[in-house]
Amino acid sequence: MSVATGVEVFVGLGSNLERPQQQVHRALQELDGLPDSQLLRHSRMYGSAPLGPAGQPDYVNAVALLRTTLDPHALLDGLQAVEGRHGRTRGERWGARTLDLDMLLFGSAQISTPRLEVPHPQLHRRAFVVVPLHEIAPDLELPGLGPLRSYLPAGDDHGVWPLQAQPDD
Ligand code: A4P
Ligand code: MG
Repeated sequence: MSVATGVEVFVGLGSNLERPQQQVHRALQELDGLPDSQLLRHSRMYGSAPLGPAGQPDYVNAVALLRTTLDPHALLDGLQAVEGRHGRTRGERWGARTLDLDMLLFGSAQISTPRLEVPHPQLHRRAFVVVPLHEIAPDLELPGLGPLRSYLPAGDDHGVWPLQAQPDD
């Protein structure tokens, strides 16, 4: 099947260890290399204040749009394989990590299985997801949640800031 017939999927990327911008930059290329999938576009990279345990470094976050003919669980396998190549080990919940890939949306599907919740349950509450997602899909409707733009944080003090493109940081 050609990727052109596939589903549009948004993936959130996050890293706060071992040169995070480079981790995210490389991960974007690897997403484009997933089987039966193509990277359509991605946001800028953003710095963000950590949500979760105190004392961890700031994060680098971005959002990518893929088209894929994989089914959602096969795509999750692919995302976890990319995380694994970045030395990701599963430690403390919400703790520091070299690379986190979250499947934010899979077309308009609503999925709830032991391995997969889509839309990602926290996405609309997290400025580090909403801001980059809005950059690449300003008119997006979130399945079951309504317009993305209604979740944009008010004002500038939301702990998310655009970064200069420097993949060596
Ligand atoms: N899983 C279920 N649904 C999904 C989905 N939609 N996408 C399952 C990806 N995985 C999904 O994930 C645990 C399990 O979730 C997976 O095995 C998969 O089957 P994980 O990545 O191993 O665990 P985690 O990331 O530690 O936990 P969690 O709850 O996914 O954390 P989050 O929500 O990913 O948060 N602060 C800033 N500023 N920026 C960040 O990016 N990220 C986190 C992690 C915390 N604080 C942050 C950031
Ligand atoms: Mg995760």
